[in-house]
Amino acid sequence: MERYWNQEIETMSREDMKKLQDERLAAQVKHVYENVEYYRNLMDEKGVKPEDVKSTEDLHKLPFLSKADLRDAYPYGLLAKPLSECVRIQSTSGTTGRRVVAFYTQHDIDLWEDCCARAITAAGGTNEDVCQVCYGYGLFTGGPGLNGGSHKVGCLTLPMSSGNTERQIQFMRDLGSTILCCTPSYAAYIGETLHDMGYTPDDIKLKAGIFGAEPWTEEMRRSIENSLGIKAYDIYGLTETSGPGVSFECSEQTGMHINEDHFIPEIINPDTGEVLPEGEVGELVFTSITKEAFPLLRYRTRDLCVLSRKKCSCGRTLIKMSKPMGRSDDMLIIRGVNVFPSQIETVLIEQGYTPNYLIEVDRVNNSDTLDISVEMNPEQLSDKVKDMQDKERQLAGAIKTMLGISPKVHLVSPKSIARSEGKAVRVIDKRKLHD
Ligand code: DLL
Repeated sequence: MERYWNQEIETMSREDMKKLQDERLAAQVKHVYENVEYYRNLMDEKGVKPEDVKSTEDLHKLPFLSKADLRDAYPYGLLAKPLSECVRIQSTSGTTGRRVVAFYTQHDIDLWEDCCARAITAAGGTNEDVCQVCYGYGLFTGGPGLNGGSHKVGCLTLPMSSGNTERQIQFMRDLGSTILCCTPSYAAYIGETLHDMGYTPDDIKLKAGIFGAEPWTEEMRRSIENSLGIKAYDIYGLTETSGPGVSFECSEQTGMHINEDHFIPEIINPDTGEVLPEGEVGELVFTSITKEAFPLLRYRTRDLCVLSRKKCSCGRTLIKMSKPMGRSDDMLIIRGVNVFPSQIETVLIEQGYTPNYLIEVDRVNNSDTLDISVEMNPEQLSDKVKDMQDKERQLAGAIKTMLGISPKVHLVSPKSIARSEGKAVRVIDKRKLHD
């Protein structure tokens, strides 16, 4: 039996949800226009007044907001409440040149934690569960968001943060953790460490994992599910929209339900800004209709995915988004061909290799090179050079079939590629260093 955290909202009829969205949207646009000079100027430039936006059909009249706007307005330019009413900030690491600082009132924190509680409940969590949160705590939204959701559900919450993997497993065993929350790459590492310590999934009580914050493939899902003996659920979100919990997976595992009572999604053509119909791949755009302090309207996420209103067996009526296929700014263009790291990951796991790999792109004599280092399982090791060369050739062939371009594959020994405790770094594009 599927459980809901907020059955009324999660199973609301489309008609009632639309009514709720229309009301909240109109009020939110007015709130932003009156309190955020930066966005008021954008609306004035476009000749849109708050009265022009009465329902979701009018959404397209509003200007987009992008990462560049966030940079321009940093740090307070998009704040819609006095600082005296804000109680928290969270932020991205800024390692990719984008630092986002998001502000929260107590009301915003409550709504955010509620969204995370929906995700934990959808993964089967109740007050009987022990929820081990190994997302980073601190400025990153992962730890605080899932921690808050776990409290709401009434789980016994283990605020572990990431790192010290053997200790994580010790706690998991000693306290009988049943739910694990972390990035999928860290979950894979925890699974590997569990086995290295001589344990099997029968030695732990985990039943579910709530994994997100980075792209991961279906193949990776199966690999983690096997190594930890759990069902693995996806969760999505971004700092700009509060953090994790914008959308979450249910038992059907065919996409993530978006919390539409808080976030209105649109899919646009990333080049033209044109709104695309349901079912087409494009850039995901969110309008947050309930946040007070940092309410972004028509925010371009850069994440590429598809929306679907297909009926879901879990009974939720909330629209679903597919797993993001990658960010439009993660996409590599190699010899003119669009390449997503997730395509390479799919082939590696299908071919029986580990999900530990590193993609290096460079430009030599005006031509792009693609080198992929892939870790082998111990049983794939061979001391015969020819065996190894055959394996590399075979894998390069499979990747070429997927991508249409030939990589150079380097099989490397087990445990030689650095593990990730947070978001994994899987691509080094040296071409950027030369430019
Ligand atoms: O990663 C929030 C989060 C924490 C989500 C914990 C889920 C779990 P940021 O650091 O701002 O926030 O990064 C947001 O990460 O635009 C996506 O590109 C990517 N991302 C997040 N969740 C997923 C997911 C958090 N489930 C950026 N699948 C987003 C694929 C994801 N990519």
